Amino acid sequence: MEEKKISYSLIELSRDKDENLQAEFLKVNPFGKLPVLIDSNFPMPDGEPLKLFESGAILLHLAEQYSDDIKTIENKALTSQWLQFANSTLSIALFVPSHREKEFPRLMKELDRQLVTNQPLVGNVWGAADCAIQANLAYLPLLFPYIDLAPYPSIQATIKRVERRPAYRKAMAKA
Ligand SMILES: N[C@@H](CCC(=O)N[C@@H](CS)C(=O)NCC(=O)O)C(=O)O
Repeated sequence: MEEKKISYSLIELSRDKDENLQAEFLKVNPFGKLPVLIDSNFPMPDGEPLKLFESGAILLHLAEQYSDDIKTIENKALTSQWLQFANSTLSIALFVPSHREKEFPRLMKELDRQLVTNQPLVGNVWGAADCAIQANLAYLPLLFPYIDLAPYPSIQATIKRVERRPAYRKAMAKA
């Protein structure tokens, strides 16, 4: 939302205080996971605002409704592909220890090759697909500073670039 200048108000919840497991939040995401989006521009048939969980679904909704990034069916399909890759295939390889040994090198090697040109993953502008992939990658040095990323120079460069993006800095300062 910072990237695309979409106006929003941020409600912060403390996981330490289990605020994501309280009844009021469970009405938005019954699974108690963050993030969620409440979008009153899109009321449901019962008059309640649209409530969305899963960051991939949130990114796709924002890209489709609040940006001009996705102009073709092909680019919508490719954006969906990258969002699902980021949030299932890649995030499991990065963050689930039992998968890291087997999956991490294979996925990182190919991702490194794909990121070498520094072009948007879909279309011509930095968008939802880049956001999902780069957000996952940028967690690596924060959560696992001991992992050696030297074999993946394009990924290292991508992480450095996203860390310099004003929207990323602003969003992470709020996190
Ligand atoms: N696939 C989900 C992952 C959601 C998720 O695991 N969120 C974590 C924070 S990053 C969470 O809410 N954890 C709190 C908990 O499990 O109690 C997404 O992309 O939105």
